[in-house]
Amino acid sequence: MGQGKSQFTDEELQDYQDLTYFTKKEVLHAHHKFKALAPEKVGHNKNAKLPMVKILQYPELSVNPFGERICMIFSSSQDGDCTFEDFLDMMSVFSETSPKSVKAEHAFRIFDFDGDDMLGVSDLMKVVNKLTGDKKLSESEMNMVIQNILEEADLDDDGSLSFAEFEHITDRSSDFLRSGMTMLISCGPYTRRFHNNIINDT
Ligand SMILES: [Ca+2]
Ligand SMILES: [Ca+2]
Repeated sequence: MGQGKSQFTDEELQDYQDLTYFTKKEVLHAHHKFKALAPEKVGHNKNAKLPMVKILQYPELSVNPFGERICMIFSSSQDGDCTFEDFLDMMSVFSETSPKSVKAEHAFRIFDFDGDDMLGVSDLMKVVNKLTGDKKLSESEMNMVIQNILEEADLDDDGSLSFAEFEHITDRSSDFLRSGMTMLISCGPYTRRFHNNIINDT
């Protein structure tokens, strides 16, 4: 594999393979994408830390309304700047091969804007706002959406979603969380579909 030019030893690739949901080949592919964001830096240092603005130029992230949140959650320096290892972790978690529970765990952290380990009303409003994008909901539409989410998911009626409640509902066919999860990986058509769904629901 990767004869000649690889910046990695086989041992390093083995480690990355063990630590992610990727094969060695996929690790190299992820590195290729990372390098494309800043060839001069990464060519020099394969695990260079790139500023968040650079990471956000990665095509899938640039169109993702949660792009910044994703960078913040995966940044080992917690400022959104990402090393290759942070980036690899991000790619791996949202890859097809990662378990659903791992995706849910990260989605929960991304949606938990204030970091209190609960999805409260203000977190949910921020998530809905990101999902609906430019088509801002009116106050009453927003209240209705939040109320619907809580009715469906808030099993203990404390007005916010714990991880268990969140995970429980991602197992089912909720438009809201399914859209949110999908949004973390891709973007575009889901925004509109989500908007239509919640408007039709109300
Ligand atoms: Ca929270
Ligand atoms: Ca609850």
